[in-house]
Amino acid sequence: MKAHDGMYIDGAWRPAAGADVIDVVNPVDEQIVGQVPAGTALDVDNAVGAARTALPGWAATPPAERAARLSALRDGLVARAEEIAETVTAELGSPLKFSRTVHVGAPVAVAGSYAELAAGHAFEEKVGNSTVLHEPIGVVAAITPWNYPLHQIVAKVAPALAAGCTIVLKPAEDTPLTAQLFAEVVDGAGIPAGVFNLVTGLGPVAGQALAEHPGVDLVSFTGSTAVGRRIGAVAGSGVKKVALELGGKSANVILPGADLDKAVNVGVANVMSNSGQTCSAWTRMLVHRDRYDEAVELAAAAAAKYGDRIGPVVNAKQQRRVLGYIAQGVAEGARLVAGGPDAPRERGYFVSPTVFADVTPGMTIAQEEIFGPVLSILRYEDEEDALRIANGTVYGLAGAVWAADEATAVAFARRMETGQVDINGGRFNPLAPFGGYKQSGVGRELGSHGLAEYLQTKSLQF
Ligand code: TXE
Repeated sequence: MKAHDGMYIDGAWRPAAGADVIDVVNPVDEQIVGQVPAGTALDVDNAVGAARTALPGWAATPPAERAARLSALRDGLVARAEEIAETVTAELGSPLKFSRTVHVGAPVAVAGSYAELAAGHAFEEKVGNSTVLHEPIGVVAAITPWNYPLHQIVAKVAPALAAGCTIVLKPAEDTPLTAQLFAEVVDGAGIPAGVFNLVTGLGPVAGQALAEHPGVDLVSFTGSTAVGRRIGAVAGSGVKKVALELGGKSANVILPGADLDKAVNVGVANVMSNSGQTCSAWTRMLVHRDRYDEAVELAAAAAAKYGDRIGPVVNAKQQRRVLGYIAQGVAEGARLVAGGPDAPRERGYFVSPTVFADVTPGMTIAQEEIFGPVLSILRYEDEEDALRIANGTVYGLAGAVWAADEATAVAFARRMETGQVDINGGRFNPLAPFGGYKQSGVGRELGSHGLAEYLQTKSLQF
């Protein structure tokens, strides 16, 4: 795969400050597909400096012009869609078709939505005898994970650009090639030098330096809860704004009277897609005791159909972690009905699509984020019991409710402690706010709520 040996800073590829590199590995065959520089605090400092210098000009650029650049960015992603999909597949291991439709399709929709939102947003409003100005918050540090390499970048960079902020991106070390391609697309979209900057590198080195940098006004992070806590503390001590999108353990609640076949099959597909590496995945399926056995049978059959087609997990560490959780599920007495604790292949970081029945709410696999193709099916007695189980984790990112009619499902969804709920299936909406209740995070991404994260308000009294 094509890779740059420098950092994209101030509108050009510049030599990295240090000599260390990161190998990018294809999780399907464990072959090295590219190498990128491992950034240091010096690279971060250069990038933040460029972003600060570019800030006044970009902040003063009329929203319509920012919208035009976002449109060009969207078109650039479309023009290079195939190359991006192939790159995501090479470094994440996802099937090419999934890379095309989801890994590229979703961010294209998000970039397009921000071109429209930037053009139409009221950056000024009248409130009584005041004018309220919504101004860019400043220099944004975007720290992104590997699970949706392009989407996670666009979900931060597009609203930041729309708001008039400048950006330093530190992408995940597992998927930096997609980030480099994104920088090329930015370069071709007529976005002024210094507005967007890319520093590849390791989390505890480049990521930490970026989160701590005094020239950064907002840290927008998506990743593990452990690192999110650290970033929250670092940003708090520097009085920076912080947006955190962390883990989840979302419930898929199938109420009596729902179309069981559909709810189970869509539920299994939701967990297995992207090999379970989705923070909003419905990893806990809640089924009424009267239909429990039927649901387990349907889910086991659905999971068995997937085989290796879902692709591997991202790296050896993640594979060990997921297989460890599966072994723990068995040890704690859950009943394995599909998949299991052994890696199905000698090479590649594969995990079999796995389904556990007889999972009780206190088990580790019902409480902790596994981030692999593992579904837990839990039994409930009545609606109140289902609600207690659904709300009974530290997380609250997403979820689903299935019922015979929408009103019943919506009434249940209103009582769920979670940031997003799909009703009888739902469909991706790039304008719908996405983010966590409880320990799933702080702030929202996507749509106008996502844009608001990158703005601060000033009021003028007359
Ligand atoms: O995440 P990390 P990892 C969860 C999921 C997964 C687990 C571990 O449960 O199994 O996290 O994944 C950067 N200062 N999610 O280890 O380490 C890092 O370089 C600043 C959920 O890959 O949190 C990368 O760019 N930055 C999730 C980003 O943080 C640091 C998506 C995420 O990596 C840093 C991914 C530091 N000290 C994992 N340490 C979701 N919410 O979607 C690391 N980073």
